[in-house]
Amino acid sequence: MKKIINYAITLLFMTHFSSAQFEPNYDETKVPVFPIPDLMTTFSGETVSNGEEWNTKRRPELFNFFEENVYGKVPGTLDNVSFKTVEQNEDALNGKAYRKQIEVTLQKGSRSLNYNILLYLPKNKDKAPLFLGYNFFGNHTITRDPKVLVSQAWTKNNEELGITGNQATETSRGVRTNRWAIDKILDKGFGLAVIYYGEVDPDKNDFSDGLHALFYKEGQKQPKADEWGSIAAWAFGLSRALDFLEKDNQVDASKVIAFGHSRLGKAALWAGVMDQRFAGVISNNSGCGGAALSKRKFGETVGRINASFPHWFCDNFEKYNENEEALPIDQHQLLALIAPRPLYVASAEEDQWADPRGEFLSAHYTFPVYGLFGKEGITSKRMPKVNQPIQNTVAYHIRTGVHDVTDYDWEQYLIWAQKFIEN
Ligand code: GTR
Repeated sequence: MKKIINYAITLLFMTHFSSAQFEPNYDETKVPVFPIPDLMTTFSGETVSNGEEWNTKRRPELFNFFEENVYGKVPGTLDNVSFKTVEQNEDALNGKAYRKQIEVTLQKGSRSLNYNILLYLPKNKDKAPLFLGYNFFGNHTITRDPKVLVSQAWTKNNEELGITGNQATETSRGVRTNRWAIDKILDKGFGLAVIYYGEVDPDKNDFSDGLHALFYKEGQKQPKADEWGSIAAWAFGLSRALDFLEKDNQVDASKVIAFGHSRLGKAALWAGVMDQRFAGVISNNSGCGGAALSKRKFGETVGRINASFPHWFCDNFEKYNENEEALPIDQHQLLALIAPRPLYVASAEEDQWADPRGEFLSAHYTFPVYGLFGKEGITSKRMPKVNQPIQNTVAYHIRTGVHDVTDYDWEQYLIWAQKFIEN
């Protein structure tokens, strides 16, 4: 199975690139030897030895580097953010949950953008902790609940899911229930809030629409080299949803976990870094530009991701295409910017494209920063066996199977969230 998937990915890339340099590496013995950029020494060579120095010296300079050279800066501030509850019900999901659908409106000058939050809350809690994350094909795909609104926004076609003409319809209702363990989440006393990511910024290499266009100066057609790509725009969308959750008195907004899978895991990580109101972050199979170390060049690489998805990162990140050696940082330093808040990194055994070992090592290398705050990271460099999670404030698991979100993943997230977020 692994071979077939890797072969399929290789074929996909051969149609995009003819050069042999783009052949992905899946051989651990061919991983380059490189120095792991030090977390505890500033760019000017000063050693960081306590939480305060981390917060005032090292964290800001690392954050600035990622902002200007990887994900891109938010180019301004909004004039207004407003929320409208467009639908709600006290007896959703067979009486198990409260359901709310909220339209968020972002305004900048004469322009505005709307997107919808679908919120389920458990009935057995006055104020629920919750998971907030994006879905790939629309809020109506995560549940069979007939009352969930079908997005009118541009959607990627997907024959298997019944999406054609870039428009979601009733046909795709409930097609992604497998990725969202709603019953389990509610049963454990957590809420779930989801957003269709295409409403915030359509996932295509076109900067004419979505959040980017809202901020353009006259005549501007695309963000500047150090300004945001789509990942940062999606992250920003999560923060504005958190603005709403802070106003909802049925939500414990001090316990909102940013969750995301794959590209949306990259967005969840960046949201957790940009916005320290998030109580914790879960990165599910986020891979290159997410949790995985870039300098290992295992599976997807910086050059490859920028070629396939030129709109995800800021243009400055292209300096590191086939040039990861020149990066003064690596992704463990992104993860460390979440400290001291709980962080869960998860991989899948057959998801070699996302480099499970690189994801694990990246989580591991954050431990000195968590240690500065008296929190337990992952001190052992030995990767755990499949389906044997390590759950400290920093948690990691690699499960059997492919690139996906499964019930197994959610079961682990819930055990960990009960321990490190709820209490
Ligand atoms: C892949 C991409 C990965 C990951 C994935 C996904 O094509 O190369 O970085 O983001 O898509 O989002 O499913």
